[in-house]
Amino acid sequence: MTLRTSVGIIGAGPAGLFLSHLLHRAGIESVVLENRSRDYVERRVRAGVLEHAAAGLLRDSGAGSRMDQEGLPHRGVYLQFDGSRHHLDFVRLTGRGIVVYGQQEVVKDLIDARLAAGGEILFEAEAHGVEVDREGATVTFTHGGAEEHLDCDYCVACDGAHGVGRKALLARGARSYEREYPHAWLGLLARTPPIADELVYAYHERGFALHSMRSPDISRLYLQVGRDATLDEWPLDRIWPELRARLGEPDLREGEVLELGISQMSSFVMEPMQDGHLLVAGDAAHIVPPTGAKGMNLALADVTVLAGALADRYRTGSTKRLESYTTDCLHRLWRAEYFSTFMTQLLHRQSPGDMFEHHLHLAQLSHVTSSDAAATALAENYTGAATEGVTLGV
Ligand code: FAS
Ligand code: PHB
Repeated sequence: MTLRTSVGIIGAGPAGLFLSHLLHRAGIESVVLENRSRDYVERRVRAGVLEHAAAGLLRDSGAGSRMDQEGLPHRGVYLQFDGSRHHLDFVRLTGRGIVVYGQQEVVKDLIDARLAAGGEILFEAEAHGVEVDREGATVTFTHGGAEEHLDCDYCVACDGAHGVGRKALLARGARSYEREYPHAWLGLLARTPPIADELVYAYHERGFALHSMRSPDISRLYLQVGRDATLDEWPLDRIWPELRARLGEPDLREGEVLELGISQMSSFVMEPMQDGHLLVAGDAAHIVPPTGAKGMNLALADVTVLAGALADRYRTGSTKRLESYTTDCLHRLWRAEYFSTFMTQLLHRQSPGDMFEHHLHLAQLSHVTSSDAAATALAENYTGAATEGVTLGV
């Protein structure tokens, strides 16, 4: 069977869903193909922090009411190192804070909004390839065991770093600037009350730890582990004491583990993020280490730029903004890559045992927590690097 739509979107993550939502606001039809089930995507635990402007994009586009009720507005974060904890007050330093609201909640809200508006999201529909010509694109996918086709004017692949979109662009000569890291993050979602009122980023001589949260009784915790670490090497009776040590929290209470996993850390930026009627957005276009909490925010910002360009094309016939989509995004992407790399280097142990490196970390952390100039630079990036200059155009 062949379906027909204006914009074919691959992937029902924050990028694909928010793009479909914004296109609907502009009166542009789209179909979203998602290879996983609705239940799977709504339960997948990932990012947790929205930049000030990203929360504004969701709110101003009509998809932010539950976020405003259940999200946790935070003024800043804590930095924990050398046995002490220091608060960085982003609101005092920059006039803006962040909202802690799980990515899976953003996904649920966007799916609800799209389906309530009659939007078409095909779950368990796996895209296999995309053919692009001067007139449009055709996505081949399987759904319900049958091979199907989606004909569209534009295909926007929001299918992550290993999806069809990035592969197709690489095959068409796009460059991918990449960086690997020698460590990974062990992530734990547990039913235990947060130890502090805001996020705690910790540097310890054995490595990084992060205490985030999802609600007053659900904590989201991370540990830096080796790149090839496995969960077999990290049983719970090793994880909890290591979290207490690195976070400087002897009273951190164990709780029912709701999710446990290890995610790799890497970076890339695709250039260009488009080729004719095929475009990519979100993790299909770039990956950042999660230390700067930029991934989801970049995804929402990319598709806000793209939705405005597509709205121009359908309203006026002008493809000028579509053609400059990559250039319009790159400055913002590289600023977010820089900041995510900075936060990763600041807080992760690169060579355990190298005491020179350890003292460099302590000196830099001591400067960031004692100089308003240094703290403001960090605060500006943490609260706004991914959405810099992006406003809702539709
Ligand atoms: P997504 O990966 O969210 O969505 C892509 C969608 O496309 C998925 O639903 C996938 O099932 C679907 N798909 C893939 N191939 C397909 C195909 N062939 N056909 C149809 N559908 C297909 N960011 C942070 O800021 N903080 C974090 O702590 C953090 N933790 C993360 C942990 C993990 C394990 C991962 C993988 C990422 C994490 N991220 C984090 C980054 C994450 O939040 C991304 O930046 C964000 O999901 C990007 O959104 P999308 O671009 O929509 O991609
Ligand atoms: C999270 O809450 O999952 C989270 C918060 C901040 C980060 C990464 C992850 O830098």
